Amino acid sequence: MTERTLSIIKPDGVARGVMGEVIRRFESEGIRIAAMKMIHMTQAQAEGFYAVHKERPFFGSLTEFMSSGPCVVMILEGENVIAKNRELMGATNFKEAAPGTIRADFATDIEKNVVHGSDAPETAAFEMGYFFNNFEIVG
Ligand code: YYY
Ligand code: MG
Repeated sequence: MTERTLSIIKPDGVARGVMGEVIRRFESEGIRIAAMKMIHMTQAQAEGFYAVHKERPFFGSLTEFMSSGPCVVMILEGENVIAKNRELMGATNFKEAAPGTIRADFATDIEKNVVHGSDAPETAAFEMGYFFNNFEIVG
């Protein structure tokens, strides 16, 4: 089934110059980029995005990090792209991420793990709507 998911190249990924490499991996898997822009979130905007984690001990640090510099936000489209993107990303903790995944190759910390990807259709719908309106999604 063709579906869509939200991907973010986090501030560490942008700062360390791996935007192109991350996008190349998506394109080489046949994933279509249906929307893309750079943004620099305020901490309040990051808190809204990660509201599901607001009770977690890492929430303050995570939202501070996510607002520390520019991110690239994208809508990816393709067959089973929600799960496929999660596979390409690797596990949250880069130390547990499978070899060859984005996080295994580029993450430096459990928090600074280069990429975000929606984990289910419901979260994808919320997350895409958080950053994009209909006029920004092409094709
Ligand atoms: O979806 P994913 O990004 O793989 O992990 P989540 O469990 O949704 O956590 C979101 C985000 O929070 C994670 O990418 C890094 C950070 N984080 C953390 O700093 N420390 C943890 N113990 C768990 C998650
Ligand atoms: Mg998550």
